[in-house]
Amino acid sequence: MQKTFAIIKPDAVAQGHAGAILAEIEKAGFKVAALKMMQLSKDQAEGFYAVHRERPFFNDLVAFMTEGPVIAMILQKDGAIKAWRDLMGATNPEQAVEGTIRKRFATNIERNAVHGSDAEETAAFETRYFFNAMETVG
Ligand code: 3AN
Repeated sequence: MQKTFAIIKPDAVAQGHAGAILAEIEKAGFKVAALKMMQLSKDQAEGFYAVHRERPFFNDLVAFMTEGPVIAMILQKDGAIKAWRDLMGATNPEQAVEGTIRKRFATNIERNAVHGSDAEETAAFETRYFFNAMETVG
């Protein structure tokens, strides 16, 4: 089964939406292979979003991702990478399809409730960035 990396972002955790998002994840048939709550440092968030370093929203994004705790997860399912991105919905919640997590819980294009890897290579990088072997099951 394929694995992908997911984050419940600070906006969703602070608003008490983590449980509802986990329920959607389980209802959609994902197995949670790792999960932890953590407070990202500035350096950790900058490293995670290094590919976006030149984007105009980079500093705001790092500030947002460090404003409160996040929940990092490894999700497992056939075709997990695409399935999780489909369940998340579009980056901009105004364009997200009804029933997606971002449609329900995102505030705007930046404060958009969840993260998901966009390809196998990024899933591998992001998983290793957040979890070691002893923190992972399955
Ligand atoms: P996604 O999370 O849907 O893969 P990316 O990888 O393009 O989207 O962007 C990473 C994160 O950067 C987004 N989740 C969002 O929080 C933020 N972001 C993306 N585009 C913008 C934008 N135009 N303005 C503000 N923040 C943005």
